[in-house]
Amino acid sequence: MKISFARFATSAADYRDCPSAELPEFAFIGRSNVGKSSLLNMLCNQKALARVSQKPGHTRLINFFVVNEGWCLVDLPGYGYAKAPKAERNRFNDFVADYLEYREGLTHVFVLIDSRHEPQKIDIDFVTWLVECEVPFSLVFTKSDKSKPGRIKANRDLFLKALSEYVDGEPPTFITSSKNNDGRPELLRAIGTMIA
Ligand SMILES: Nc1nc2c(ncn2[C@@H]2O[C@H](COP(=O)(O)OP(=O)(O)OP(=O)(O)O)[C@@H](O)[C@H]2O)c(=O)[nH]1
Ligand SMILES: [Mg+2]
Repeated sequence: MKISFARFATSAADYRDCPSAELPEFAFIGRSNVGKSSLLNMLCNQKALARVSQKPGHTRLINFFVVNEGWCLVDLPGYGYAKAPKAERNRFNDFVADYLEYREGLTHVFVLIDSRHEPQKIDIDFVTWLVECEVPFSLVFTKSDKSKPGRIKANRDLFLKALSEYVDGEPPTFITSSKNNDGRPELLRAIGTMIA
């Protein structure tokens, strides 16, 4: 799979505002600041297609990007952004949950997890919920440039072990860095296979 062209399509502040789903969609979700927007830019080979920020909680809308005029990448707001006011937090969670549960055309969800950390309850809870909703997903361990490979694999294995207490089977996993393009070919190959 080669990305020859990618463009921002639209943003939605609510599930009801989403454009009609005409293309297969691949969504990025994960804790605030885990690197969702950066990964989208890395895949598309563009520096500023999706907005990246050092401050967590930056992406507050569902942002749709059309790739090769044939499929969509969707940048979702991060979960677990503690600084947002509670009412706003619940509203984000509701609309992202509606998107994940009901979106027609949603082909696959990539759940991003910071490869530097041991399993966090918020990520395990989120993935368990996705499994209950029967949404197909993979796990993407991000920021691999920040730790040694052994440490990253150990954290990944711990995550899979923790998850196995709640769900059957093992999801596909990827290890990525938006700094050095680690994992880019593997992710694009996986997307290509799912579209074919
Ligand atoms: N070293 C390194 N830094 C990264 C990587 N990916 C993202 N970052 C940095 O992490 C910070 C957050 O990145 P974003 O891509 O904005 O994260 P996000 O998940 O979209 O964040 P929200 O939209 O706030 O939920 C930025 O400072 C990025 O430069 C990576 O692979 N390696
Ligand atoms: Mg973002």
